[in-house]
Amino acid sequence: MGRTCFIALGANLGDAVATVNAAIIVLRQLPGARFVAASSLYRTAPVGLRHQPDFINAVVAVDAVSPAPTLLDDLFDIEARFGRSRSVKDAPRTLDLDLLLFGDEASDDPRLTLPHPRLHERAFVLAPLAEIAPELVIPGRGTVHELLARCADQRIEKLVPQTV
Ligand code: PH2
Ligand code: MG
Ligand code: MG
Repeated sequence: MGRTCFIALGANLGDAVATVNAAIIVLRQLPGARFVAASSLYRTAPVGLRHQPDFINAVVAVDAVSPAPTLLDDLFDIEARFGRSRSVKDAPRTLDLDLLLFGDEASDDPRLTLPHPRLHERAFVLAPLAEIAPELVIPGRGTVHELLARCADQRIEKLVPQTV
């Protein structure tokens, strides 16, 4: 068995719901990882740069056999396939894939900080994460559901899956 990893998905350009759903299908087939679970999709108010469209966010859990840098490269490749271009920090994006946690690995490498440095304060990450791992402990921060309770001021809405 590999290490349990959590990946955050975010999109706010184009058909963001379709993009996030398609990206989840791609993540289910990641080489070097076994799919574990996917959260629902959420419509969320932008955090950081305010004047941009709402985001669609979700979280996926996988069991990774590849090391973290390999998984990160795979995520960058998928972002590029979905037309991601990198302009200014926090700019609108067709698809953002962030590695939140890679087992219990800690890293302060600027290319890959683990755990993700802002995950504990973001409802758009914590709400989908709470759906698939509510009792998960973010080292030094607390459990996902405790942290989410502190983000009640952030606007998020769970989307009901469309059947047509
Ligand atoms: N991603 C950001 C900055 N702000 N806000 C929301 N609601 N959702 C995101 O995915 C998001 C954000 C940087 O990656
Ligand atoms: Mg991000
Ligand atoms: Mg990113």
